[in-house]
Amino acid sequence: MTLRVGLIGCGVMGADHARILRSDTPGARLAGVYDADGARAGAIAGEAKGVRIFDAARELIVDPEIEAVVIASPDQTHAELVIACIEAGKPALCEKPLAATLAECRAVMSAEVKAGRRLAQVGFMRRFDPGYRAMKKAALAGEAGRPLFLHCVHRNAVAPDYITSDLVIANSAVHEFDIARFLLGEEFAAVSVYSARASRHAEARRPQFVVLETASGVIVTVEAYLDAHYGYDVQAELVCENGAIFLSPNRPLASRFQGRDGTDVERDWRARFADAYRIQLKEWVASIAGGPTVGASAWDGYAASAIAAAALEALARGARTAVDLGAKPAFYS
Ligand code: ISE
Repeated sequence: MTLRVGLIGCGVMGADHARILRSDTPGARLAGVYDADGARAGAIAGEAKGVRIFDAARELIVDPEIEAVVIASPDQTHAELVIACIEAGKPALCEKPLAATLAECRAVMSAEVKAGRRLAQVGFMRRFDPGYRAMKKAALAGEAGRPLFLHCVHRNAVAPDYITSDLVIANSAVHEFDIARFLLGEEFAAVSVYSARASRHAEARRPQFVVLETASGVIVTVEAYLDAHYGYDVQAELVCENGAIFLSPNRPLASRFQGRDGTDVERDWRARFADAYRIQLKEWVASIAGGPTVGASAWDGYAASAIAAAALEALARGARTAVDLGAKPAFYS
């Protein structure tokens, strides 16, 4: 059986998902596309046979030929589209964030609880990265002892002008919030934010340093600097009672050249997390075919957005701020 997947949103991430579906996802094929820009949809549809172009996102979602949907449209459309998929009984893999507001995140959870089955997955792709998975396995093995600190570094080579100081947290550091929850398996209790001075590469944008405290007392630090120029660099170190566990980047090539010894640094997240994106789609397709449920749930999507909202409040207030997710619906336990 080949799963017929529809794609909503044919921008940078949508095009990447289409490429993976075309070349690297046995068991699934791209069957339909929609984009507000018809030319973009046409370009992606033209890359493979039998891909229909839809005139509206909702038409794609309810079409009987489409069995599952990848959503990579602008953030403010996510909640409405994920809810439409849930109501149509179709699994949806939605790029982060799950929704533009916390109220909308809750609406998605309510729709899913009402449907009575997990249909929404948030594209926090790092959960599928072999390096992070190995870190989690090593932490769970217990030899290193209980975690004390998790240090996260998130550097982009260049960020577009529309990325503000707030978006450094809401758009980028949010990945660290999600992966910290994934690695530590617990929720946060409080967050503080410190802004560094602006880099000369982006005077309107401050590099941010976030300190989070988990319910059991683990401290998580997140450096988010999106104008680092030298490349896209994500680092993580989990310091435990008897040892430290480091994230290994997937950089197969090491070289010695002109008196230097080094490895290449990826340009952006699509290159750095290429394996994660591929495995994410593969395991999503397998889960729809009856395999185990994988990835970030709607609750995880809500939690990441709620932590980001608390961090933005901490930034605005200049004070340590409580993180309160409220009660987790039993459905997500
Ligand atoms: C971007 O929007 C993403 O989602 C990437 O995964 C992230 O690493 C990057 O910093 C963001 O700008």
